[in-house]
Amino acid sequence: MPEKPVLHHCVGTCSTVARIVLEEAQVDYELQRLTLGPDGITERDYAQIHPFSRVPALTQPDGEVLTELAAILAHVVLGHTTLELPAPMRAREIEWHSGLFSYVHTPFRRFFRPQRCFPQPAPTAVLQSFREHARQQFHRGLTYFGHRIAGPYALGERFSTVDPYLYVMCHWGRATEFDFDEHPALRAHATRVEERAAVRSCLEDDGISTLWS
Ligand SMILES: N[C@@H](CCC(=O)N[C@@H](CS)C(=O)NCC(=O)O)C(=O)O
Repeated sequence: MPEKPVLHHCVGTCSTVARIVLEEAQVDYELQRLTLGPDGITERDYAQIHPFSRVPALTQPDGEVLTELAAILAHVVLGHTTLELPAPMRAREIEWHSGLFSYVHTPFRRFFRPQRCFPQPAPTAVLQSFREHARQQFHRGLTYFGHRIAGPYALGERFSTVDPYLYVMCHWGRATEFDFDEHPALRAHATRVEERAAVRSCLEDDGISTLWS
């Protein structure tokens, strides 16, 4: 059994969101770095931890494994004086998490690895148009959430678990050539999130550059 919680993590993926929130909450945790290859996570024995071989997962000191980003985040902030939102805002937080996953994260997955959405190798032209469609869906989702930023943070005055999720989606927006100049609210939000010490330290440790450096 681990002495500390262990975050199972791949650089550049949505597990970065969990990492940022663990750092924000000042949790003493260990990191297990995994590698994401073209066909998924390359460490085969990881399927014993996460049945679908996805990150993030959080192994707790009692051996229990928590999967699903939103659940991990809810667990980490539970009872935390600054990160746990007041009850009336929690439904909004869930709304954002579910929406970001469905309308932003999932289209990006199709854009990033379109071939994994087909049971057999698909012709290049099919893959290209599938990918372009996914890119447009991703942009539509990111634009929608950009318009919903209450400011200064996504849900208003308070930083919440939604902010690093939206921020990581903005990183992915670099790969899809999302035009941030046309979306100043998203740019300002990402810049604000990036100023936080916890975010900087995760980026540095993972060797990821800041968004507009
Ligand atoms: N519903 C899961 C999705 C997790 C997920 O898809 N994670 C990606 C990284 S962003 C992953 O592990 N990909 C590995 C793969 O595609 O095989 C959650 O919210 O935690």
